[in-house]
Amino acid sequence: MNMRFFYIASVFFSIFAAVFVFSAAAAKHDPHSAHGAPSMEMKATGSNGQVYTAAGVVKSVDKVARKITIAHEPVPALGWPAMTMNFVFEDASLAEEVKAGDKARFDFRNEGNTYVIVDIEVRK
Ligand SMILES: [Cu+2]
Repeated sequence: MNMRFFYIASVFFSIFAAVFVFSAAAAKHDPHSAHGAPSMEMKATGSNGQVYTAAGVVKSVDKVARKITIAHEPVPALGWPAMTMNFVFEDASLAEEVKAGDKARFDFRNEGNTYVIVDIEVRK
């Protein structure tokens, strides 16, 4: 055995360990990260101002900040699974249409990393 062998072996082990830690961290991602990294195809439709329709249960409404949290059902057009997330109202008057606990159907579009609700209505 010589020191050179140990040196090379430890360098290889360090690289292996670094790659392992990095891929473990990459695998542990938030499902919402899929929203920020749409495929090329989705990015194209999103930037065209396409409006998507979804449904869900309203968790909270912040009229001052014009924000709403919705536990939405899957949105196949965007490849989204069901999840709870925040949206922003395009118009403040939309915040008057719904309250926490309502089942709602809404239309939204993507503006960068923000999802803007352009219409919302309570489902009976
Ligand atoms: Cu979502």
